[in-house]
Amino acid sequence: MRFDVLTLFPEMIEAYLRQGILARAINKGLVNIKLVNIRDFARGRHKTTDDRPYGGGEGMIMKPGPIDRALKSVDRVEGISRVILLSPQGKQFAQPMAWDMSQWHQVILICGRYEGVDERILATHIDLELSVGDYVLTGGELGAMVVIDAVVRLIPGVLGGERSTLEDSFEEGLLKYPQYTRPRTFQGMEVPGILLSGDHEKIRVWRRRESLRRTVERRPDLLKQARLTAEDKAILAE
Ligand code: 4H6
Repeated sequence: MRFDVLTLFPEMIEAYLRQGILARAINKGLVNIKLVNIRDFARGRHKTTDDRPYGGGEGMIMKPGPIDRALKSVDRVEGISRVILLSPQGKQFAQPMAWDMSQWHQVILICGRYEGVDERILATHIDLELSVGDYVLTGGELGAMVVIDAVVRLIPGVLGGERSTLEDSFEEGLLKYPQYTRPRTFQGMEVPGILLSGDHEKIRVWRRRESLRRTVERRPDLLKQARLTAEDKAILAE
């Protein structure tokens, strides 16, 4: 899989990609991530990438020319690459979309800055506008990193097989149960006894109950779409 990220701040994204699981995935060749500096496609002595909005108003808008030329510089796998703009106006990114995207061959992410991007870039190039949540950021870079991170960890081989991505919170539409490691006592607080019992069936049921409890308390909206078993429904009825 390949990502091409168009940004005015490639160093920001580079720093994140150099650490941890993403760095390992890139080094193993499981994903190829190219950063394209939009500034390299700006023209004139000042290499301007923004300008004042027609119609007046506060702030600046990203000029279409540099983004258009940056996009045309990207090696496209014809027909199977998709161009995404991170924006507060986008469809909200979530785990099912991360799974879909992990099957795509090439994703081109555009990170906007200033007050946004000239609408003609959306009209001519953008296949999908994505938002990582209902809040405003100073740029699309954090959103691009969120998408890359969530998708790359789903690519087979990236998580080293030491754990299943299917066990994650959200894969079954529920929140994660409480987790503990050593020491058994920490600042006077004990690990729940059942987790020390060695009774795997009891532990499984306890964890499921705690997942359901948390979801009901914190994210009842998730229950509508959760994949609930007969056992889950019995626990919820209780
Ligand atoms: C495109 C258009 C994504 C990109 C406008 C980007 C939040 C998200 C941006 C803007 C983003 C998200 C610039 C509009 C700053 C507001 C960059 N903010 N904005 N939720 N900002 O995914 O002003």
